Amino acid sequence: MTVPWRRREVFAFLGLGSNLGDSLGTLQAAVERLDDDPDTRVDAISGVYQTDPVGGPDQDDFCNLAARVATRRSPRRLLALCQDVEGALGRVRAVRWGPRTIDVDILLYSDRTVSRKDLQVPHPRLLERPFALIPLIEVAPGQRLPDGSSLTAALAALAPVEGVRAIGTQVHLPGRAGEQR
Ligand code: A4P
Ligand code: MG
Repeated sequence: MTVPWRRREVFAFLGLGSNLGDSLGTLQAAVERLDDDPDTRVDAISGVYQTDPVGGPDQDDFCNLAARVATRRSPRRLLALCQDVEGALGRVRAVRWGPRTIDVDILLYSDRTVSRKDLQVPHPRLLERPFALIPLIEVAPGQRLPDGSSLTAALAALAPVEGVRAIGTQVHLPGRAGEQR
């Protein structure tokens, strides 16, 4: 009997952001769609942060959160899943860094480095961005960057941090609304 080969499950960390429409509802829907993938399970999500927009045109504040996923997808296939979720939730790519219904970025994929034209991991702007690092640290305690340095040291290097406000736990793990995260 041949057993179909399945890639080993690894932890990856995603950054989600929205500043158009019903941002909390869209973030919840994104988390659920990620979890619906047979090769991906959303294992933990951070609280929600209201964040000042960084870059791009004059635009509304964002809601940001981070998700820890256990996935059998390769980095490229995980990016494809993130982009499918963005498309399904009505993301239209207009202005770079502009307002968006949903952005789903790969922040970290295990302890791996990926340097492709269409995919860089760790996310190339992670270390400059408290709106990504702060939620990430919530779901990745002790996780190190591929070079062995710590996320908390990266955040400390950005001090003083402004424009990132914890607003609550309005987004839940799929099927677990009302439960302790
Ligand atoms: N790409 C390369 N590496 C990655 C990765 N690790 N994860 C490529 C996801 N995508 C990655 O992204 C453009 C291309 O990046 C993709 O086609 C993919 O091949 P996009 O989502 O189409 O466009 P974008 O998001 O407008 O561009 P970019 O440069 O990825 O923007 P960022 O850096 O994601 O910044 N301010 C606040 N407060 N909160 C935010 O969430 N987000 C942005 C977007 C700007 N300002 C923000 C926020
Ligand atoms: Mg993006």
